Amino acid sequence: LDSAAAPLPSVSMSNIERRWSDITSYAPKKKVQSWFQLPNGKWELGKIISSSGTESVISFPEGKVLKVNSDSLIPANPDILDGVDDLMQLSYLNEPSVLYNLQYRYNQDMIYTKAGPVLVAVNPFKEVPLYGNDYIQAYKNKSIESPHVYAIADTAIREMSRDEVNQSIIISGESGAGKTETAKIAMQYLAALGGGSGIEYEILKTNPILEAFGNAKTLRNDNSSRFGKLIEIHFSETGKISGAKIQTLLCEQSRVVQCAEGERSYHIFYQLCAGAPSALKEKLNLKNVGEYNYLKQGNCYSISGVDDSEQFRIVKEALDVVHVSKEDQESVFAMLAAVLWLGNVSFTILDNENHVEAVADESLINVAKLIGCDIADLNLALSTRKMRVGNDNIVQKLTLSQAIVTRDALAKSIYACLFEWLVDQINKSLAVGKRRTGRSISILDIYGFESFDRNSFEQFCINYANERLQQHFNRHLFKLEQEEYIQDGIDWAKVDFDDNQDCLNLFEKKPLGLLSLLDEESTFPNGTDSSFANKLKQHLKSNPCFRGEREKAFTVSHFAGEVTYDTSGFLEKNRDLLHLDSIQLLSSCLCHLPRIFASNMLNQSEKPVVGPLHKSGGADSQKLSVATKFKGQLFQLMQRLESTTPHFIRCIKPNNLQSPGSYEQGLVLQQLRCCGVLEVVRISRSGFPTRMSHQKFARRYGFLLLENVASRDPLSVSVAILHQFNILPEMYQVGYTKLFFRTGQIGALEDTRNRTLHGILRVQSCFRGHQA
Ligand code: AOV
Ligand code: MG
Repeated sequence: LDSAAAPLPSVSMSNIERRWSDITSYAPKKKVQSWFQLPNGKWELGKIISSSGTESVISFPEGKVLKVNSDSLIPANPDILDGVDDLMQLSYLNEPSVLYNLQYRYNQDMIYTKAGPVLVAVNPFKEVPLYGNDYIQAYKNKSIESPHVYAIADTAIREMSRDEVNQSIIISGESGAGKTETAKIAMQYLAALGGGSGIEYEILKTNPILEAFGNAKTLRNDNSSRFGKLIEIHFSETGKISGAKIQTLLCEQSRVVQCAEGERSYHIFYQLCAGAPSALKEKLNLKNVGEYNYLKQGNCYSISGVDDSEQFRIVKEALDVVHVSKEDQESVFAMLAAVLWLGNVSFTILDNENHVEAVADESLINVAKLIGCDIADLNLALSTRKMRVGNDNIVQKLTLSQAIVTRDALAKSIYACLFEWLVDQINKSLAVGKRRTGRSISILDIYGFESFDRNSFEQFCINYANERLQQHFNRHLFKLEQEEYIQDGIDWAKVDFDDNQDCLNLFEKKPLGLLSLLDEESTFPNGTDSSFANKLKQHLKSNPCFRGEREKAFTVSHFAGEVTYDTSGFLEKNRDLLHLDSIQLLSSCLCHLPRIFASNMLNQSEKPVVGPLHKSGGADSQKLSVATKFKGQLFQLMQRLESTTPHFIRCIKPNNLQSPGSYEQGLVLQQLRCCGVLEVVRISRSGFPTRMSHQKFARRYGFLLLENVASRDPLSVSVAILHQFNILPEMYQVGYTKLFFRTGQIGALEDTRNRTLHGILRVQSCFRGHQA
């Protein structure tokens, strides 16, 4: 902007003052650029030709001219601000301007843009030439300044050693927006700068493993993370990576036993079936993916551009790198095969009360063999249930639907335990030595906010986690703002700030919050999804973030928008009840993994418990409810982040087709709103986002003054400018060193300044014309 001042020196101050009124009349009345929203929702840039009262006439590039309501016009930025690399540089911080700026950059493969302290990353859905060693070196040497994940990672490293404070890189955005890729790019940079010991190689190799076991193809993303992950990378005092620790947020278990049409279960199942060498195939009795019920339901077996068998090789290699022994690897694959075969176990009905037993076919035999138990014991665990009534032990036969639930619960538990066990193994391999003297940088990559046509328990948990994360984001940015105001003596209380505490209270309040009520209903033997929904409606109807819906549904006003949840299946998913019979079965197995799983499950049961039979003293496994466990993990995770300096990256998905080159404004706008980018802008707006030192302000606008101010100090010149242009007192604050403005104020001053300069130039050329 400052370069626009260049022509000025040839004109003397007094000239300008004298001609001020003439000059302004030379300037075209209203040739201001403006955004207008077309009926299809798209914003188009036009020029205001004239405006009278409430109506304006606006012309568009292709020659179209419209008469519109002046209130519907939104000011656009001058052309010189096209594609600025920080949205805060925009004079007008409005939605169409932000959208346009991001698109302008995206079209040139500049997928990264700063929004003040936040990095915005728009998913290119293609390879962009922005990564690799040359770029890493360039960011390290600061020879490139444009926004980048590398720049964020670099700042984190620098601040870690400068301030001796742990850092975090927090990545958010909706499903398919690019969080996991971004996390890997950040890890790449940290590994390159802190490498040397070889541990960085192990850290990078955790990615293919965790993606194989924790990611799946969904309708939104071919490689969607179905778990959350915080990886804490430790550095020694010399700045070298000394180890790492991974903490996970519950993986979606339901996917193991059911998935929607067009989606897949976890990648590893397909990789195993496609890539296992023939000896292993024989040992595990592996069939083609199409033979397994659990994999059949999605009716989708492959992902375009992905070779599952090659991926299997990569995963095995990675397991070697993180020191999972060949024997353990084989046990892992045996557990996967057991889960697949479990899905094929079927039942025959024994009597007219619908009691069942498992069919002793290939599936049952394979499961028993793979986990190392007796076929008869397995059959009993799947078709009966031991209960204690008074002092007697009785055996109850299960009905078909109970048996299926029991079978699926066993499959889900084995998978979930396997996932946790793997993370433990990885952590052991990456463990930081006992002497933890160094500092760390954590990278957070979770599942993004989800809003589908039908939202269930999984979305409920995912969105709750995102709500917590959003609060962290708000709090932090607000705190940053406050600090600068305080330093400059500004009354920061005037900055109103709207956080999402109300929504978090709706979830977390005891005893009348969503989570408490869910757990309570889950412990009632007679609790059902409808009784749960009714209870919510009864107790929460006055909460502004809650709305009861028809039948079993309810709506929550999240920071990112309203989501309606269908409570069908909530209680069962929350109880996630594994019969004690099943746990006992696992603990009696010959193979070591099932025994480890059983003991881990029993350890968890020592904590507060829920389960339908809890109150009546039944013999069921009394595990933590899923929601409570989730909340516990989330709190642990947030606690870790709390003591770090955060760096935020917001990923944006420009289209739903996962394809390059398409930028859908509406979709992007919705995410900018949802994932809080406009929220940052909004927070800034409610504060005083534009800051300029007294000197700079006086220098830049002083010539617009009608009085001669050459001898006055910058502060009094500044105040004179504020008065002359009638800038309202609530629109600015005068600090010790800087002036603070609400959004748009500087934009208006800039317009005047530009018109004036424009006028001066015309006067000059007119004048020269006369002379010639
Ligand atoms: P997500 O982590 O945000 O979704 P991903 O990181 O899995 O999204 O990204 C989805 C896909 O977008 C990737 O598989 C890549 O094909 C592509 N992509 C993302 N970032 C880049 C990039 N910087 N360069 C090239 N391609 C990219 V989810 O895990 O579903 O919320 O739960
Ligand atoms: Mg992901």
